[in-house]
Amino acid sequence: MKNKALDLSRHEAREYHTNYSGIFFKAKKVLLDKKSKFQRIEIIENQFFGKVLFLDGLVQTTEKDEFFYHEMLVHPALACHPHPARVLIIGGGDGGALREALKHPVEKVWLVEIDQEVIRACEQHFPWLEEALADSRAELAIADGFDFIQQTRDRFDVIIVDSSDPVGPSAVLHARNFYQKLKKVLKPDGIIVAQAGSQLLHLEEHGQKYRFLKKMFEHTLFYFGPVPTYPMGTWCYNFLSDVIDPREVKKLRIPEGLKYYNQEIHAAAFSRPQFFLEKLK
Ligand code: AG3
Repeated sequence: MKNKALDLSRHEAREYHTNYSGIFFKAKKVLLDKKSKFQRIEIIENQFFGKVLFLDGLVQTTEKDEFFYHEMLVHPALACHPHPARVLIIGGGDGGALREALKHPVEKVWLVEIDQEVIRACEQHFPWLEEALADSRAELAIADGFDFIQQTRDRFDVIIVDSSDPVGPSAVLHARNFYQKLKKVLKPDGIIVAQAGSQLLHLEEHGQKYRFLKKMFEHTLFYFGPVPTYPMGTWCYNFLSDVIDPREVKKLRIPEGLKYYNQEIHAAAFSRPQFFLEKLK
């Protein structure tokens, strides 16, 4: 069974990346194992990584390394935008992206998560979620991201898509149709960033996505960062804007106290390795 992480007979939880490889964690404790209307939610405690959250058998977040991912997903866009007042986050029910967004001088951040059970589980196990939701600038909507953007009358300065992988059930959040709808609720000078998947494992998908995105946005960029517990280590993000080229921004507005993202990382993150460039041709 591919979508269950826990293997109690071995006291382990694991994610398969291919039929032949993956990552495993010794489970010191099983903190949660349940099925919601949408997915299987599992949380274990690991001696090194702390709490590890899986959705349908895929690692979403670990206490030890979540900052690599959440800082790289959120800060490049928010540091580039001159006035990021209204921010929309789609997915990201664990609250890591919300917590990072609130470090900027934003007026309001919407968190649109489809699965109430993910919110419930994370409120219990990841203390930063409750804290972030208690911020008066944060607003939680339990809704399908697709429906939300079709119905909202708000327009956003920055949209952050914290979805799951570009293959499987979350593939719809990586498709052309979704980005067309997103663009309609983005202000003309706004920025969309999206987690795009593993640099190596999802290489084919990146090529396909790039071909439609570059027709939709003046600046269609990929950037990269490591996430030690995600498939094959190096992770991809999309940066999309008609106005802002993140490589040209002179004054990045970087909040104090971050652990991964800084000016040097920003400058390096948009450099693409040769095998990746070949895919974008
Ligand atoms: N969003 C990205 C998770 C993708 C991980 N993929 C995988 N393990 N195959 C996670 C939500 C974190 N806020």
